[in-house]
Amino acid sequence: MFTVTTSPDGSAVSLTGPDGTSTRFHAIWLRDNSWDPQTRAAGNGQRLIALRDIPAGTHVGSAEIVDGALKVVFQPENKTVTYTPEWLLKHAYDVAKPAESGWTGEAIETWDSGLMNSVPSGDFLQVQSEPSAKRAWLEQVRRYGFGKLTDGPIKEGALFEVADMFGFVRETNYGRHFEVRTEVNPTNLAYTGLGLQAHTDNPYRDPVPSIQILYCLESTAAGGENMVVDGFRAAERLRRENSTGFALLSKYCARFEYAGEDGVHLKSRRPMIELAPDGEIISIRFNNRSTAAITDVPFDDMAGYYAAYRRLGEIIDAPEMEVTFRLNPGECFIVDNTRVLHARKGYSGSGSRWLQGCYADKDGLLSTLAALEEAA
Ligand code: NM2
Ligand code: OGA
Ligand code: ZN
Repeated sequence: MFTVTTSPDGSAVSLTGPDGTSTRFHAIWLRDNSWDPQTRAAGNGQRLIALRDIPAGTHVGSAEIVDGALKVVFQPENKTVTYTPEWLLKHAYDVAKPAESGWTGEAIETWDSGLMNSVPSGDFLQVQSEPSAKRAWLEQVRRYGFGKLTDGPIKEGALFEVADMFGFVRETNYGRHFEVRTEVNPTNLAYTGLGLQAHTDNPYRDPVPSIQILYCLESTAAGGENMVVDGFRAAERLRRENSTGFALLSKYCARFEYAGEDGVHLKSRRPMIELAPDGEIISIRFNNRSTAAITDVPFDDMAGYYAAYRRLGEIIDAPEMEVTFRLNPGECFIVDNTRVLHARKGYSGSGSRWLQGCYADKDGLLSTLAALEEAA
């Protein structure tokens, strides 16, 4: 059974659950989170009112448990609203928060090369056609920040079918999609046979595309294996080793730039390790090819900043951090481009290598997953 007590001035209530733990809620918070039909539209659930419609002096006139639900009368509106304890506990904010910066959210799990034996993957046709397979694959992508699909069609444009499984293509100056293969006058080093250090794509864009799909159509050239590295794990490792260096990379903005084709000059000013105001790691930007002159670090911190940047690069390059695989025609992988870095080994000689790539966004992917979870 739940019990409720109201603070003497009515500014908050305290809900105590069957296990004896109590959680407090402010009157203004409760009132703003009413789900009655005057506050929220019945169909789409959007809030019909603004905060200005709720009196600043809102307080709890009375609060009681009736038939297992919390019933609150707010004054001066004299408005009665009921809440289920389940909804309240799910949205409780009177709970301990991580004190240290550099924490990661509950839905994710950071990894290193140990993940080699269980690379997140799914079967193209199953994920495409079976909601349970799609859900399982997207859950892995949310948890680990990347996922492979195997046994897909070996045909141009198949990558759009992958994007359609969870979201929408993000078109850029590189096109709705791009051909990743060796070109004669490459507008980007990705369009050569050079190896590419583990990187996030398009750090010079703001916002960055948060999903990348790379789909293999040909792969007979020697070399060209792909590697992925968990940027959040790399940041955690840097913080453990050298918290000052971690702080420098998150405190100061780096600069990124791309001007490899006519009519395009993309620039951004963002940190390599981006933290939320409460210290959660929210994104990594790391790309040796596109880092511009860094000018936002004060003179006295620049040497330390470069030492931390170097060390982050060493951690990213360390074999024990990377998961390696070779894409065969009809196989692809997607990465959370705000977290997981991707790399490729150089390739040359006879034979060919051809991938098609495109960008999409993670909010859409997470939305598709949440809807599948809610439907189950
Ligand atoms: N391409 C493949 O972010 C980058 O510049 C990496 C992106 C050219 C779209 C390559
Ligand atoms: C890219 C890239 C990797 C590859 O196109 O952004 O990193 O395997 N390509 O060719
Ligand atoms: Zn890339």
